[in-house]
Amino acid sequence: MPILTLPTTPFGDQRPGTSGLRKKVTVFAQKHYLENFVQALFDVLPDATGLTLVLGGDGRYYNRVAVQTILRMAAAKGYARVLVGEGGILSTPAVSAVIRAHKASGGIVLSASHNPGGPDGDFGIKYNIANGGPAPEKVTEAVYARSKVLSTLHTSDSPDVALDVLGDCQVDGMQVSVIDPVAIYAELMGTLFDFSAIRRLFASGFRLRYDAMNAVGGPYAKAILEGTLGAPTGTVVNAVPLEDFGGLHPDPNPVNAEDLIAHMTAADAPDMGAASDGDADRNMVVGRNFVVSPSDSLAVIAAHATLVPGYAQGLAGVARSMPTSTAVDRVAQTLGIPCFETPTGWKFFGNLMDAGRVTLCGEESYGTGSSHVREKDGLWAVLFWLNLVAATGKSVEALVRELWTAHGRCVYSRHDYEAIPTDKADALMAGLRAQLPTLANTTVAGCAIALADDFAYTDPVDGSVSQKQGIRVILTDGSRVVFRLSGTGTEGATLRVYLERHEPDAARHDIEAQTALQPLVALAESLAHIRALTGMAQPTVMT
Ligand code: G16
Repeated sequence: MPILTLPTTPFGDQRPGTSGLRKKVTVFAQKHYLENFVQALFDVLPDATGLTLVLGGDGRYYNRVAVQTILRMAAAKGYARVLVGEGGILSTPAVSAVIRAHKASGGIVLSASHNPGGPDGDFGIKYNIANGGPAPEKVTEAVYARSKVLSTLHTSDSPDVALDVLGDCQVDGMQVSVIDPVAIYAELMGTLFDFSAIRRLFASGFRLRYDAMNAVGGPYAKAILEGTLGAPTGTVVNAVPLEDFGGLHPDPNPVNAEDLIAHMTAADAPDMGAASDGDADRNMVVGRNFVVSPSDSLAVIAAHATLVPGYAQGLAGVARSMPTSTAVDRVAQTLGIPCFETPTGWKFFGNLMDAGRVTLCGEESYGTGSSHVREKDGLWAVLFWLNLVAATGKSVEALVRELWTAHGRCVYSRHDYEAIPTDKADALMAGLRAQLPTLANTTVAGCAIALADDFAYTDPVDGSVSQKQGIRVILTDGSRVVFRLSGTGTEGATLRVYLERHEPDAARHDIEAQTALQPLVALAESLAHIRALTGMAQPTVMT
């Protein structure tokens, strides 16, 4: 088939956010919208002769259409080979694993992560580089710049590839290999964890409920937990990926995974609960009647990492995004290893992992991972917890309480104000920025402020600088309020207010988080005037 060159006109709104380009399906379905972004990407990437690309997505609505479109454009770009998951499916961590295993030049992930799916939902696309991780800002900014001046598309008019048949075929001289989406990832997990110990744990009657939220994590969790590790059939629920996630919001937090929380608070609750998101890179871990915060999860994993075979040699260092609680910093200090504070976005961990400076990373947004791939990894985190429970004989709750006893509890919450008109959100942030020079050494709403700044990050590996990564207000006792605008929403702006207070007193470790954080909520309101500026009396989501 001939390669076609088609005229196009630029869209002005194709700037990737925290994690790729995310828009409503209706936006992506416009003529040439997806094609323009892919062409801008391919124009920025070097010559593809002899190179391999990995392609797959979380199976949401529009995934199959996008896969076929991208295969034709990849052929026109001149790739030698594309590895695509069966049915167009690959979880985000699996894309990362496949890129690394096959030494591919990169991969395209089709996902809007935890955002709802379906014809009226969201779709997304992001590029991962040869290390398996999200492209750094210099690449995403170059793609955006190119998208603004694009005038031609290159594609092929070859027919659709049979995505449901494993094996090889050709698209205009490019080899397309439809691969098992689970195999490479599952094999990697087997090299990291003590599968025998986890098998014995399940054999002893330990009960897990894993809610895959009708998303792409289902096939992976079924294969590994029920298939390899012998967990009873039915351990993984909502295990079939659906194009609209069954109408659910595939975001593993106590608000959106309310069914899991209901099971974990029932009289006959399983020993452990877990959930993963749309593309299976996020995770939530729950004990019996006990929700584990993502920041605490990272800290527990770091504290006990050497009990897990893949990490028995110890950790080079750890990293967390700036708004994530400082629980892991305290563990790192005890372990005598470095702890890095990066901006929000998994892409900022890549250089640190490539340089061998960190082994574990995590974020408050329900993301945990390690240098086994270059994405956060939901099922990996659950397997880590299972391995820790098997190795220590302790419950999920006991492991967290041990952390609190050793280091104090970092009481934590995130308040989201969603779908704010963009101009109002910008005004709110500008108002905060204007106050920054005069806040240090003052007392506001009864809180003594030690430092107030706009977080900037200099990558210690390549020296690149990222400015304006969130406003931090740090109190003299170490408590913090952080303000950021989300980079993953698709409707207006989402203001995130992150609240953290350290509670050293074990007698007060059971305090309800929202109660403990009230003084910080009052401080946030005094500084940002959220109610007045947005008209919203309450956050839309509190996690
Ligand atoms: C993405 C990024 C994460 C980030 C999260 C929230 O996760 O990969 O690094 O923490 O978004 O970002 P924001 O606060 O800007 O909305 P995911 O799971 O959506 O790909």
